[in-house]
Amino acid sequence: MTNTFPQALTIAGSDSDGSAGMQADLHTFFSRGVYGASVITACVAGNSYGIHASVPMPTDFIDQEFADLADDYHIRASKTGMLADSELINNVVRNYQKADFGPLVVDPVIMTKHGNQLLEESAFETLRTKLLPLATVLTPNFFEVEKIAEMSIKTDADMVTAAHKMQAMGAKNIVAKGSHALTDQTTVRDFILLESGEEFWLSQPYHATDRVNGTGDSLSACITAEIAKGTPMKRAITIAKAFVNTAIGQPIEVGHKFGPINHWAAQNRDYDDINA
Ligand code: PXL
Repeated sequence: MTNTFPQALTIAGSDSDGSAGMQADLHTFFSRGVYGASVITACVAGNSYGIHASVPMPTDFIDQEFADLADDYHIRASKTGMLADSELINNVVRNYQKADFGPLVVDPVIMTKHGNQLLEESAFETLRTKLLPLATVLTPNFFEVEKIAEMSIKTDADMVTAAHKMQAMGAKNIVAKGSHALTDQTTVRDFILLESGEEFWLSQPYHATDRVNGTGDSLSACITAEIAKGTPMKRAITIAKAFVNTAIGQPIEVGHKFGPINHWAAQNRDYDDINA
């Protein structure tokens, strides 16, 4: 009976206000009925006004976190979040390759919505060449699509080209998040390119709220949780989009400025209507 309960891992930074990073990942794992373990890579001090300090964890400490989990837990799917710099990316890649922690969802955390850079510029190439090829799923936001694919996105066709470029770098499934600026401002459209070659757009209503901290973290964490439970890829991605959209659509009053999304609303939603 030991170790049969679905377990997922977040390899990410801690966000002190609980809205993003590994805290958002753990809220999401819990909401989707999956046990969450965490390898902490860095610590960020911040609140709903912004991020005010950040420190990376020592790499030998990260080695020990991986080793302890590998010795005991049955991790069925993993995700990465904030990895700060090249040394950390290389360390996480080495540890992940040594362990047997299931498919990897890579959320290429580069910049927060409010302009704090969480990955050094000098690490972009390490991200592209070392981490991306390990990704079962890559979930860049609009800004990260432009950075990783090294092109500006002005049209739907640009987004399609960028997704294929990122797949050619080795990531199997691409969830390229759109911008409401590319639509009529009432919807957000994401472009999905699956390993099978199937490609499609997923549309959700755009909610004009500043309570969107942790959106990208929760999307990638929800995909990870679904993979850990054995949900097929297309359905996992579609559920994750609905999860996050529901969490944005019913804001909670936490903090004064850029607050967290509402994981309870997403937890209580019924996903039976999703027929992907
Ligand atoms: O949402 C991106 C993100 C990821 N990881 C950490 C963060 C943030 C944004 O604030 O603090 C640790």
